[in-house]
Amino acid sequence: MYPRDPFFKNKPYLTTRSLQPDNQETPIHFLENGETPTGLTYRRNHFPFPTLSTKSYYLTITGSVKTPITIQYNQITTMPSRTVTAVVECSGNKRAHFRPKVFGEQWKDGAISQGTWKGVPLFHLLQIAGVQDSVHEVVFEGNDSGIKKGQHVPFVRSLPLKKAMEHDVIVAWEHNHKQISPKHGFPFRLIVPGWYGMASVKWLKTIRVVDHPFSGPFQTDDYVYYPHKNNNEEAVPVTVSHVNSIIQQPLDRQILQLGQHEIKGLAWTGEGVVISVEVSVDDGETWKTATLHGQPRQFQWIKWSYSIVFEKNREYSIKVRAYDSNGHLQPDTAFWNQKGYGYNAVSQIKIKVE
Ligand SMILES: Nc1nc2c(c(=O)[nH]1)N[C@H]1C(S)=C(S)[C@@H](COP(=O)(O)O)O[C@H]1N2
Ligand SMILES: [Mo]
Repeated sequence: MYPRDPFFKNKPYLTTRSLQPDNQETPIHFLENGETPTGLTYRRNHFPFPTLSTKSYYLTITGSVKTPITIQYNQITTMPSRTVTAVVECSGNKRAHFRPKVFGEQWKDGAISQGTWKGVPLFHLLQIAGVQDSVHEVVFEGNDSGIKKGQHVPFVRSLPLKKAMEHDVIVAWEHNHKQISPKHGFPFRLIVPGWYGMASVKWLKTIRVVDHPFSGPFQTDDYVYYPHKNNNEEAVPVTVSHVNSIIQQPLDRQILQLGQHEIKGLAWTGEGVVISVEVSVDDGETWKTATLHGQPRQFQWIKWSYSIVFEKNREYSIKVRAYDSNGHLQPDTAFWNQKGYGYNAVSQIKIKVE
């Protein structure tokens, strides 16, 4: 049989959404708890991968600071470090589920990963440079660039100063205990745990402290919730990841044998922790509490499972919803927005029992 044949290595692959730029999602049904292996970490890029030059090996901190500084790669790796294990989820994750459908990469459930990142807290770098009082935001520019709406632009985004000063926001140089790989931001990458992935700027080139609200195509055009179909009123920036979950097992539309089965998956949230996961096997009529495996930890997903005896010749509509410590739960219907960000409706699958 195939699995026993040592020459036939059965293992999951990334699912390709586009090759140029490289946008590929994780086959999340097959992942275990813990760190997503780097090779299975989803990839989301707006532009071609940047080519590294010696210039990529230093980082500058400029703008409204007392002393602009340049830090070499070798210097940064000797600075006081902090290690965070965090979910990074693309705000477009699950976009394919929106109805009415929206434009953009049609991500299913795998534009998400959990990794361990080591780096220097950003506040430490900002303290060295000396942030001036008038400061509003901190702007992060990547080494990648390309054409966006007819203009050549880099990938660049900002954080409000208050967020930038939080201790878990780091300039990372390690991912999963190794140097960050070239596709995930080598040599330096900002990591903003709890916020959707766009905030975690890869291939960091400059950090610029500014005394005005920053606007750019990835700040005030993309990564904005536009709740109305025909106008841009009531726009809100995309920030914190929503409470969310995935069913890893069984697979959607799987045919199962009667008897005992385990429904299992992962749940996560941006702020606070997941405190409970509920499962319904009757299309949401009644809900039971799933078992959580391990202690809920900030920024990390948690494995959940629910054991059930399925009856013969029946179809089951299975739903799952997670709750977090801030009182958020997954809604029955996701909050629709023009660009399809932040989908987190109740997870659902259908199965059939023979
Ligand atoms: N420089 C740069 N940083 C970036 C991006 C990018 O295109 N360029 N994409 C962002 C988006 S939208 C996401 S979801 C994450 C994806 O990170 P990954 O490819 O390492 O999984 O990186 C963010 N940082
Ligand atoms: Mo993203």
